[in-house]
Amino acid sequence: MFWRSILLLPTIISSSNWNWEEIDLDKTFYPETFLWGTASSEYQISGAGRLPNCQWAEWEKKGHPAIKGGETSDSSIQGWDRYEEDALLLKEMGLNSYRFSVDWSAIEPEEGVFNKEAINHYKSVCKTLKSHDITPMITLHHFAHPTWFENKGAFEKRENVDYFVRFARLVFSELSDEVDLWCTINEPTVSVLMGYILGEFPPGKTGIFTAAEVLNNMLYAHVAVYKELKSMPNGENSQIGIVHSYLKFEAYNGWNPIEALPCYFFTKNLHDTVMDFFKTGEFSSMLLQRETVPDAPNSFDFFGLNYYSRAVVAMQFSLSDFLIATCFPGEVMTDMPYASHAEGFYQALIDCGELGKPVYVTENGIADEKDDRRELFIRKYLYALSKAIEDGVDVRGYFYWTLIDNFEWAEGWTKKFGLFECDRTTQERKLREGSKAYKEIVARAVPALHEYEVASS
Ligand code: GCO
Repeated sequence: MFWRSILLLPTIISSSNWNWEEIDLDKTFYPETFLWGTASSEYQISGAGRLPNCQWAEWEKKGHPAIKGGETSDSSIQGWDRYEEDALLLKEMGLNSYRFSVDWSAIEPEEGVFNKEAINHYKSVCKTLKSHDITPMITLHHFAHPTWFENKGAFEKRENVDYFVRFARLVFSELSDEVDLWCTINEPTVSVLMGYILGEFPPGKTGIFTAAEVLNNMLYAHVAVYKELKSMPNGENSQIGIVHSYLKFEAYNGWNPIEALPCYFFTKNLHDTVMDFFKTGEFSSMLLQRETVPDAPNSFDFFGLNYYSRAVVAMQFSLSDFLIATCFPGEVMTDMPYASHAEGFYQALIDCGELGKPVYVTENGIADEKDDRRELFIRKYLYALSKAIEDGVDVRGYFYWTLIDNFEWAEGWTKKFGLFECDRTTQERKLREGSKAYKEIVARAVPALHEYEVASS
């Protein structure tokens, strides 16, 4: 009996799963004013070829295993140069918004030296988007920053926050006439987990105490930037938020402390620490003394939610990988080490809604090279989104990650998140079959945005 209940545990854990057979995926509702878009980041779409002063360009030089197979980003999918044609792809999808990042290393390649051409480039990007009625949303820091900033210790040092605030101020003063929606920092917990705990992103460190300091400083930097921008012309009229990766770790076998303890540790020190910071103003992790930043709960006009899935951890008896990422029985894996889990997306929306501010889904999507899971993923996740809205969460927009396959950081080119695939020799972009589900759902939600007829459904 005892052993039988243990074997049943994974099934019980995943019993919060919905019965999809009984769900009508077409029964969805979204507000008319909703923003429908895609998200990207400059380094991922433009690469080291365009951004040689970025800390990632240095990191790539290490080759394998820093980047899987020693792949390089080169000029990626030439996002910097092809923004006009890529805006047409957004139009083709019937979308009305686009989240992208401005690259700090392009704007300030050397400390204190600002590149006017780069600023003008971003002005043109914003103008082009707006000429197509596409609302821009800018991210100021998306994993990438200048090498000079990295060499100074980046966010390891509290005093370095001032450099980021100065950069943010400059960009805001130049672009806030065109842009109302601003994200300060993308996924501080992922920067910290990958760069300071697992050592798979620059600077490749593996010290949990430094990691906690960096997280603390990044959240502090967010508050500092928020306050600074709000005090500037256009500040009051702009919507400024943080982007958080809602990632919880779950043990495959909840009874096994070897699985359960690391899961508890990571969830507590990453996800929970961020949520608590914005709820209470207190930065308090298991690794770092408490710091109170009283302005934190009022330091965001919206909460940016990035949700892909949960991380399910299991123990295995192999020397190379002791703990592996897996999924619960019956779940469908994506090409990343996690499964499709729309129920978790719903829960994430509910939890973020409790912060009392509007929510934007700043990222959500699937890596699916075979394109045999994308359609269902989109349909299920957008059903979950609709249900959360119906249940009272004030969600204002949804940005699919991503428009076109791009450089997936340490994973190189292996992960195909794009609605469009890209032949990097010819730079030809091609819509994937599975992506049409997104186009159709948006067309149903906002018929006015579409000039084309959607097949009767
Ligand atoms: C992240 C980043 C993106 C990724 C995307 C797919 O969440 O890691 O914001 O840069 O490319 O999430 O993994």
